[in-house]
Amino acid sequence: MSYMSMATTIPKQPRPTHPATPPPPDEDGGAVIVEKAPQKVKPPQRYQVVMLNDDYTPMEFVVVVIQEYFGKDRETATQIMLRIHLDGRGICGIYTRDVANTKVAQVLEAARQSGHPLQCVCEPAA
Ligand code: TYC
Repeated sequence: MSYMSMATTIPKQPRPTHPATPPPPDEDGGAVIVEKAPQKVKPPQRYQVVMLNDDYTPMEFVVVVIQEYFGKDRETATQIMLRIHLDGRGICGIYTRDVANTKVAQVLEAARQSGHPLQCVCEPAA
């Protein structure tokens, strides 16, 4: 289990007015005690962007899209494209929900502008 730190400051007692007066040995001089409390937040659900095969979108277009929007080098993008071509679908990347949805929108818009029927979807990752 992970923990989050909480600090509790012990109130200072009234002190003698002279600033150079050292604290008596039985006082803590305002020490901070760090306590451990159970961490309540869990990491956010991640989402995978899955690209779908079709019979019309050119392979080269898919490779460029994967490079451009998913930050893959050409070789990796080509492998992912071929996986989609052979299996019908393939994961292009895994992100937080907002980022994944943005990637989907960007890919669909790029496909639309180029007149290709390329589809991709966002789904919760395991
Ligand atoms: N099947 C397409 C072709 O033969 C290539 C392709 C690959 C299309 C991946 C979409 O997500 C895709 N031209």
